[in-house]
Amino acid sequence: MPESDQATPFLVRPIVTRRGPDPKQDRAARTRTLVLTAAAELFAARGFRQTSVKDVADRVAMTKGAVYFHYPTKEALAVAVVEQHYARWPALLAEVTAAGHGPLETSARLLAGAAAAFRDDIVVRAGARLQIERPQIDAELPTPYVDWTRLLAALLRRAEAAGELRAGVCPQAAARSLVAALFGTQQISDVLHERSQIAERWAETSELLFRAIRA
Ligand code: LUB
Repeated sequence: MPESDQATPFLVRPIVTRRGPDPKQDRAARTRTLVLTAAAELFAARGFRQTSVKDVADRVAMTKGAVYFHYPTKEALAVAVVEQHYARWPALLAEVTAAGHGPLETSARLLAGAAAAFRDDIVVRAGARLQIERPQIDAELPTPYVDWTRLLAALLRRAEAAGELRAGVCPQAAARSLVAALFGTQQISDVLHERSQIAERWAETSELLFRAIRA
């Protein structure tokens, strides 16, 4: 499978709601990052409804007007946070792929890295909550889960071609099962202990699932 297929998922779509000019100066880019991180912290902690643009502005000691310059609405902030959530995964894939393991081990390590990101990365945490709250957000958010399924199916087809997959295991079905398992694990872990135990919980589930699909 050409590498480009792996890169296809998680395309970071242009933020359709942004009216402000593309930040050319570093300062503008740094300000956007600052605002986005503050928004992620608030969205992750309180959710979309309970977060106002004023709360975000106060958190970074800016005026609402200054925030609106970069993100014209609260919905635009939510879209940007979710886009950045998905933008995390190609970087993680590149890092894991560089280790040179086979496709099945690469899949396992990629998912373990994603599980840790759900614990440690505030943008990943916020994106997960915003996707749950999609019905409350009047904006076009990326369709959840499909890019992960596409990426894992591509990796598992490579594993099948390399003889790493148990006979009879369907790469697409296995990819859907892995995505469902990680989604559920991070959701349950978030509710029960704010994801503090997610690495251990995911290792448990991953061990069972990969034992089931490994040749
Ligand atoms: C992942 C979330 C939370 C799926 O792919 C997604 O959209 C996901 C947010 O919607 O978990 C499991 C990797």
